[in-house]
Amino acid sequence: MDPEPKAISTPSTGDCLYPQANRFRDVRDLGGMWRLKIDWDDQGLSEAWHSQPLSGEILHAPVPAAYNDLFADAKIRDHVGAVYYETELQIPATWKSQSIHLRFDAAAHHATVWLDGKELGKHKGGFLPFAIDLGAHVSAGRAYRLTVRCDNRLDWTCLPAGEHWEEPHPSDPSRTRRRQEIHFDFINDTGLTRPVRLLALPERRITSVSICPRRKSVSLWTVEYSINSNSDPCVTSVRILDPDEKEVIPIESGRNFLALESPRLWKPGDGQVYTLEVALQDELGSTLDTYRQTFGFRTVETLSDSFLINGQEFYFRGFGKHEESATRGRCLDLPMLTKDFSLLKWIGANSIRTSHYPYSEEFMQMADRAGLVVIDEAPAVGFNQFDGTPVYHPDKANEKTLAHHLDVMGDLLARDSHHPSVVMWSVANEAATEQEAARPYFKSVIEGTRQLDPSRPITIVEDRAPSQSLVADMVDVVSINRYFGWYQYCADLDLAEVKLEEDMREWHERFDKPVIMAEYGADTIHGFHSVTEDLFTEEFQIATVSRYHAVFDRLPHVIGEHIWNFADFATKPGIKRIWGNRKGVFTRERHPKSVAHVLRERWSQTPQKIDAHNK
Ligand code: GCB
Repeated sequence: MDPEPKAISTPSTGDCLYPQANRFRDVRDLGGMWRLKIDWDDQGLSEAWHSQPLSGEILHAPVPAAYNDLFADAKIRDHVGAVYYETELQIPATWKSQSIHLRFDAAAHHATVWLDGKELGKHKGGFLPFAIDLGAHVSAGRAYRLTVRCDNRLDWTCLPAGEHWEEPHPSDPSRTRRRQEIHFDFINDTGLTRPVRLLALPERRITSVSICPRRKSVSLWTVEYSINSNSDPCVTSVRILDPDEKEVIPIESGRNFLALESPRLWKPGDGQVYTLEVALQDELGSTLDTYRQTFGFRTVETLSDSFLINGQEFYFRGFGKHEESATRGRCLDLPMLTKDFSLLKWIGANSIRTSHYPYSEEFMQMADRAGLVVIDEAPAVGFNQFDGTPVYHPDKANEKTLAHHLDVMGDLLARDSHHPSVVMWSVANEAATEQEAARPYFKSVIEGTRQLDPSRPITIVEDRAPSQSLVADMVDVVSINRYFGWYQYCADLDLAEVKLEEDMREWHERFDKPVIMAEYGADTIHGFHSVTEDLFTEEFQIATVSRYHAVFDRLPHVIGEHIWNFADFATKPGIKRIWGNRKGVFTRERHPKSVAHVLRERWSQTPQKIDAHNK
């Protein structure tokens, strides 16, 4: 009898550490061209496509990438349903005494994994990693057929939320077609969007490492850590390496903690990254496994009108982003990641929000090293209904949604808590926070998140009016999205500026918390110019952001400006979208619009309110 498939592990259940190769661990990247079959008629499961090699209409698609925009075929791009990926999995002959795992950094949005037709597990959610212990399913030196089904159908229990249904085909009612409504402004990119890796791990191994650095006095810090292993009794030893990889000798050490004098602080723009090197030993003192987890020393606090990093007032300058570009879509794209970090530096941005989902682990590692401050957002987007119909309702966002939201927060925090770049968690973007049931829903999410990580502030990004929000009093920082001058008071920047100032004052008066402008901007077509600041021109984009900046500079409780968006990006079609959302400061190809130079000039100077405060 075949053993039962082992449960998939996620970061919060352990054994999902970021892959590392060392003396005890090995990694084989399964990136490359995989076979892809679109399940047009939703027959893959009933016909058990996984039970034999995929046949029929086979495409070839790169992994990692979203598949949607790879082919000259709108039907593929807009397909609602499942696709099947297939590749050969060769287990190295040298991996004989190792425990073999398969790790997916992300698979959007529902994944089922089979090996030679045997189901290994399922995972829900498109932006966080999961791993499968291949256990007795594989032997070193053998090859297997790996099949992965990715389904992009979203419902109200998913993050992000959506709705899908079947309807008669308009041109042939004897046929049905599948439709999907997504309540968010980006395309529903799908597939194996981040790396898939085969891991060889020692049988007795480290399964998770969490680290909590705490400042005890001006120069004294403790590093509390907790290490889990699958090996009992577990004996671990740790070493700390400084950013130059030199061992630091603690002034004191105890069970699960070390004390350090004057470590180099992680600061915005100066990403000093330390490493906790963990070794697991057996009863006789022989090393069984090692793992290196990075972390940093910095503090974060909020006051009623400011955000402090290392006790210094910090003003957020930067963007809401998307992790996407043409052709490959929303996925890990190392060249584009490198370019984006270079442009963020060029323009003088000190921070970003991972709108509207957790970004790749490589992005987070780059942010740590670059000293880029990150607001880390859950994929909870689409929990709004602009016509006021109830969102938190047994048929919509219900207790299943809440349970999934809590799981996702757990997995996100387990994956990202060690990153010093993460200074705040965002639990959702633009939810219907005026609805009564939003309060208990977000109370659970916010309190659950706070319990897991009391060290970081929490926000929710709001688009409602200050008088409407039933949630803002529960978070530490008020984050708001405003499009005055664009969707509201369109083209009337005089009125927009007055209304904006009133609105931003009211948020502070009501909630007595710092306010960050998490989105503002105007759609702008690169190359459109006018002397009269007309809509869609580069001049109008400059005029819009300049009016907002005048307001921010007048209000001491405004702690930051994140322009929407870093770059133009693809969206579902709509009359408000000219081949996607054009609010980018850069085009989708990353060419600067004129506003980029204006921002670069503004962001090269320390804001006066910060200068005065930090002196
Ligand atoms: C928003 C959303 C963002 C949209 C943006 C827009 O408020 O948070 O996802 O892309 O507005 O441009 O409409």
